[in-house]
Amino acid sequence: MSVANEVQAWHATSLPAYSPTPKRKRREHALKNKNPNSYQKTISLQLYSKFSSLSIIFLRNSMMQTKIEAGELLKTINYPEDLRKLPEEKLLQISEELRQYIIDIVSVYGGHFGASLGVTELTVALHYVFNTPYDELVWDVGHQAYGHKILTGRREVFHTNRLYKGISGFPKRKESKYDSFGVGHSSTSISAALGMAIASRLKGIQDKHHIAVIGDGAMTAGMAFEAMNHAGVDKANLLIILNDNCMSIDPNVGALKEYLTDLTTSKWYNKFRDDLWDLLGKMGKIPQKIASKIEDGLKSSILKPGMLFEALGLRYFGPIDGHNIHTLVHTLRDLKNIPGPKLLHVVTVKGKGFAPAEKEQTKWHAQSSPFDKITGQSFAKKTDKPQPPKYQDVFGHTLVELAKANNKIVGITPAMPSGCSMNIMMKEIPERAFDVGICEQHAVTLSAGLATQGMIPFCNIYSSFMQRAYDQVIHDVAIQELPVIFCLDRAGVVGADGPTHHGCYDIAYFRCIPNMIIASPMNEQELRNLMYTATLNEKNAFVIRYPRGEGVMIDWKTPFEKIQIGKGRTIQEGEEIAVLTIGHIGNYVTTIQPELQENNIYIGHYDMRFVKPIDEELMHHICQKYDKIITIEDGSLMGGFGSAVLEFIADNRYKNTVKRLGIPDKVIEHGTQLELHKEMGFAPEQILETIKTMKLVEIIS
Ligand SMILES: Cc1ncc(C[n+]2csc(CCOP(=O)(O)OP(=O)(O)O)c2C)c(N)n1
Repeated sequence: MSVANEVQAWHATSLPAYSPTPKRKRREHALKNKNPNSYQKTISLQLYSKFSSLSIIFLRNSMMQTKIEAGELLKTINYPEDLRKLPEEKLLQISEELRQYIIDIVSVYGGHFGASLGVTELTVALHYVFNTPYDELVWDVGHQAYGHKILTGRREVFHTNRLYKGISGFPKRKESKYDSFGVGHSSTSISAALGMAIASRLKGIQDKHHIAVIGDGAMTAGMAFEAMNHAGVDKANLLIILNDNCMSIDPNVGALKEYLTDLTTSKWYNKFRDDLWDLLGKMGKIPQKIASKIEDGLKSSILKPGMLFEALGLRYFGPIDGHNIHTLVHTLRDLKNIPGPKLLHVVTVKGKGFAPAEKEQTKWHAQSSPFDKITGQSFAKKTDKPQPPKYQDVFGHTLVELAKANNKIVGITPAMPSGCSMNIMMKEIPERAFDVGICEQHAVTLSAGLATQGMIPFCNIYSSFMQRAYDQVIHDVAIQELPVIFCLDRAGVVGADGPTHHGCYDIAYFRCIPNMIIASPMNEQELRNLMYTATLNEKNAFVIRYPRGEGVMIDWKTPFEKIQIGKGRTIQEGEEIAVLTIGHIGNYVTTIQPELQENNIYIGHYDMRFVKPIDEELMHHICQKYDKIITIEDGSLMGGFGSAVLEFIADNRYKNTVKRLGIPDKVIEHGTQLELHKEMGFAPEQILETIKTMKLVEIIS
């Protein structure tokens, strides 16, 4: 059967059976299925990671031949106004069709997955009960907003989700008036919705609702608590919906998670409440009202659910079943009439309705390659040929190697154990590896504290999430000259996640801070050696930035060698033009060398390895030998590596002509890494063109 026919066949099949987890067992189910050490290999969608990605793109292209149709009822819903015209009985069907449509599209085009499936009923209920977009609905992180996008005018373009020039994978203000706040990073929703609520009050608007939907993972961040601390005294009209599925990307961690689990697994209380409710429901509304009062009394006198939130000045409601559309609709309607700040605790299952995703929730947080929408089996072709590893895995394995040899080494990750491969150390040396929740600021200062005691902390934070902890790096690490090692994963453009996640700015924002070493490896061996070198350094913060995706070496487990700090590497001496690169992007230059030589162009190529301190000796050599210099970086041009080169040239009164290639001063949207590099003018062909043009200018002049 051809791929297109196979796709047609899948699309003809009906909704996969929901796993019948009984209400009371749902939370235990979620808890049972979490595996803090699960080490999964997903297939990267990087174009320049050669084989695997090309096969995914080929496969996806053939699958795209078939148009994916939404269900009969969902097809009639273009905007929430259409939804609100339906009788409540139809909401279950809409939820099922919405869930199926998300499964159908993501199984071909990839994207975030489990989180949207988990909030399908909640999404329908919110748009049904509230008057969006007049009422402001703010999704936290936004990876769970696929249902929201489909119901708010983007059903027909949803298949372009996360693709180059397609719609964004996250809510985005420019994209739709229903996306009241742009997101991507977590834990901003309560502050943003509170700001909207205060603005309404100041403008004298009384009939507007402001709703923040935040997950239990995002709730672990300090910022969420800063916002609740304010909301509790401000008394603005704010509804916080806590979507509690026990999961972050990996299983959620920390005392707050334990507290929420206690709230939702008070079995005897929940059973008592449900039985009483059902019994009284049969007798009519008045007995149920009495039951509510009894329940309130019970809550406050014995269990004190939500005490934490109540203490912060928020009225706490719940926990309620987030997959019961009618419970959701009725509860939200009731809450509409309760003014002031309040929190509704909704319990959901991440991946709901797609059995493999319910079972392996971390793996199904997101999918980049097409998969069978019934079994979940990946369609990505496996190759027998050995492939270079992902940089994140080189980090993870190397850290364990170093930590086994040196018991002062500790690992810290803010909620990204499988994303950055810290889960390898969490499995092998659990007592020295910490997932601290979505708390980048805490991760940095915790590392600083560890360093004061002679420990050697490897604090791994994605480049874009590190933006959260800027002051901590300056105040708690750099000024105090503490030797914290920062490994910045996902440095450079990251691809489909887009502007909120691109790691564009780290070189620029760290370069101006004293006492910082900033390095970037061009390959796996350099990453290992930089990590090793960093453990020998006792004074400065040591930043090692590397990109998303695979490196270039098959045999990468080479013996450790100390690299002299501030020393670059000459890949090739040349005659005419010097190309200076920092990090993995240098491999683009290596790939075009044969073509350059065929054209009798002999460039010098230098892998500078350190942005700070820059290799001054090598820089003097380059500036004296070559008239023309090209710098290439997968980072912002403004204040970046090329700027460092220009500063050196100016400070030393050289007169070289410099062309800088890198990320320009504008927001870079989503697409594959290669598409974006092309757009910005530093994909291999364009580097080739730039060099040829420079050469031509030399000949003419
Ligand atoms: C500041 C920041 N750090 C890390 C992330 C990466 N991240 C994306 S989703 C997610 C988990 C969110 O968990 P939760 O809020 O419970 O939502 P769920 O996926 O479980 O629905 C994390 C850690 C992020 N988006 N922002």
